Amino acid sequence: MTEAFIGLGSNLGDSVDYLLFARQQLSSLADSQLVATSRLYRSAPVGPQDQPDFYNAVIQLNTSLAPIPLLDALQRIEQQAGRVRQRHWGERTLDLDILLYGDGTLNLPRLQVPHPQLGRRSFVLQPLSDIHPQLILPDGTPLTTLRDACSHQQICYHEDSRWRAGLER
Ligand code: A4P
Ligand code: MG
Repeated sequence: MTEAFIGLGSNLGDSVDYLLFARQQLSSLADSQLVATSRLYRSAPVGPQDQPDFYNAVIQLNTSLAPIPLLDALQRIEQQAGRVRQRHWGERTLDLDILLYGDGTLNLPRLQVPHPQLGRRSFVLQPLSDIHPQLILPDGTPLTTLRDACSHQQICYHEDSRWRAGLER
């Protein structure tokens, strides 16, 4: 089993509903176990500014799926959530990114791991550190160093009772 961290994002429609749907799908993913769920956060979009705020969270899976089958599974869940690919860094009902896959480093046309933007985004680093504050990235950088360097980026904890109900799992 490999410890994988999945970034969840949404800024179209009922975003919390889409994130709940994603968590439910991830909890029943083949050859995988959902181990931990971060809190939910809201932040202004990184990229084009003429789009709604994003809701983000991170989920930890233990999985025996290889990276590409895992990406295929995530993209199927995005499609089930009505994901339409529009502009780069643009609006979406559901975005599922592989942030980390164990200590693995991959640089394939379809898949780069760690996620190339991971170290620059509070909306990923903060929920990741909810789950695993002691995490060390594959290049040896402590997660806390990256999180603290991005702490000027404003993100808000978003309280939602339906989301919180899953945090005890
Ligand atoms: N791909 C490569 N590496 C990965 C990976 N580690 N995980 C490929 C998942 N996919 C990966 O992605 C395009 C392609 O990236 C996929 O087909 C896959 O083969 P996409 O989801 O269609 O998104 P995109 O917008 O074209 O680019 P990208 O780089 O995936 O966007 P991001 O990095 O996901 O950023 N602001 C806030 N506040 N919160 C957000 O969540 N998200 C984005 C999107 C922009 N601004 C945001 C947020
Ligand atoms: Mg993506």
